[in-house]
Amino acid sequence: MRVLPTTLIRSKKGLTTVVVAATVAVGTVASIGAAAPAAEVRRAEVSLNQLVPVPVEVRTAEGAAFELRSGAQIQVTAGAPGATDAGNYLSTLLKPATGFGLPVKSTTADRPGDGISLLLGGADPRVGAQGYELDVTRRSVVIRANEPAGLFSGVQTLRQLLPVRIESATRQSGPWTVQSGHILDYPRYAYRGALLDVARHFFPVETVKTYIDNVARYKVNYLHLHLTDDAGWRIAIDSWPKLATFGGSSGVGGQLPGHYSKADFREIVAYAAARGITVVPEIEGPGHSQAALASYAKLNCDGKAKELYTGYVPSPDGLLCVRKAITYKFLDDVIREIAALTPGPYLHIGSDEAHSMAPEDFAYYISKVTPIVRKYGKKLIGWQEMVSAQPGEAIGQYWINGVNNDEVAAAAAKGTKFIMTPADHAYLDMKYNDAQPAYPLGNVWAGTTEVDDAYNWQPDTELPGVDESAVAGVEAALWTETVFALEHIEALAFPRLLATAEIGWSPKSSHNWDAFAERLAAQGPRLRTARVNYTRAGGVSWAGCS
Ligand code: TNX
Repeated sequence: MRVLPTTLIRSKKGLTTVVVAATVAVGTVASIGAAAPAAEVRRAEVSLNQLVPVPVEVRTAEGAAFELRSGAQIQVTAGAPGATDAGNYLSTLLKPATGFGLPVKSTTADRPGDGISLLLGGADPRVGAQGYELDVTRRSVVIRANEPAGLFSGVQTLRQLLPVRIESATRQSGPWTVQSGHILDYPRYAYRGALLDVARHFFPVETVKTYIDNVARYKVNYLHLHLTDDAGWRIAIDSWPKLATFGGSSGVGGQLPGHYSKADFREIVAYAAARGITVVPEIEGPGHSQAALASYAKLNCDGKAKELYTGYVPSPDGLLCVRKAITYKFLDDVIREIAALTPGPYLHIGSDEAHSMAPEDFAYYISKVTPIVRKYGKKLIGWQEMVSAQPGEAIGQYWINGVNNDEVAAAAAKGTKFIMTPADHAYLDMKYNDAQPAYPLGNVWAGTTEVDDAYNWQPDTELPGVDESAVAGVEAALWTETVFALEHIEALAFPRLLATAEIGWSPKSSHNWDAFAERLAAQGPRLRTARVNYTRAGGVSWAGCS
């Protein structure tokens, strides 16, 4: 149990709101076990119609289910490393519960024999670069995609179609059935992100890996790491070492200090990639930068180092000195080193909430940082505040209504794309409700967010002027001012992350709360078996006991 301070934070309408002291309890996780009856003709335990996110097309077939047996192989397209990676991932996922050491074997056959096959090429063109087709018969499971990303998505689908106990970390008994039928599936948006704030409180590599494991289940394909903020700088930079060693030595409330070494960061990037996820690093500026200003006196306008910041709200003193040349030497060095660590295409520059900065200073900063990101070969993402200050090559990230709606709409009209993260739907750090005694974590400034609030919105109608053509994708954001441990991360993210994930993946025409709530309920036992500390949030008829 831990008591958080009463404090002031931002509100939905830009006003300030009082957050009452919150008592934080660490949730418990139960496990389940069930044995499937033996039968002559196997019937599957899980229906093809139970998936989250719901696929584009599902056809169930009459007749016997596929049964995965111990002698099976995972056959992958020869000469395609991406297919081998997806095969290895699947083999690793299936091993603990089945006890099967499913070998990954190359094949040149277009229609390999029995068992599981992950094939690159020849999928229906409608599935594009990220979709897949899945065919299940009594004898085989074939996942076909045009690109490795599609195979990774297909692997997650197959995983959800196996009995719940496949999620157990210990050996369970079969049969390991999959319902026969056909699925054709592809995402509505190419970008489906999950933001984890490791700056307010630092979380070790293992925690990040566990989060990666669990967001990957729902076809999230980007992990946005918020690496720097007022309260902490969390990544080693060789040319400015004190950023991490000093700037990372605290956190909100003075708690959970730490930073990633470059090796740690590479490990996270590789772990994510092996699950089909690309890391997007965020280096915040010009606001939210007190950790840097505390680490180096010369970054400050007056040449004096700031104190380390431990507050819960944005620091009023956390603004970079935008007219000083050293600021851009610093950014060039940091962005060069971060870009070199990042195989993915994107680098996020923050840019939110520099409210007290003169607009021309803010615009100057954005005009200086944009070419640096370009020079190091990355595409720029920034919070919505920067869209009118930069030349239109960037992706904006929308998070708050009423701050600069007209600028966002004008940028969209000129072709700027947006990742949609509306705080009142997609901020996983908001409390579920005010009354839930078992769940005291979280912020409330954007309103409480039950699962239906997380689900009932559309990226293309959220903001006038931002229509479907301007939407690059969606992201669920987990800010960690009130979060101290993996249990808290999971209790806030699950199940609401599934809502954002489904909005990002599934066709708009399939959007239906009742149908979603039913499929979501079926994820409860799966998450519980996987030892994910999800919240049995209201409005969903969760199966089984808590
Ligand atoms: C707003 S989202 C922020 C974050 C906070 C979050 C808390 C954004 C661009 N700024 O710095 O952590 O609210 O909910």
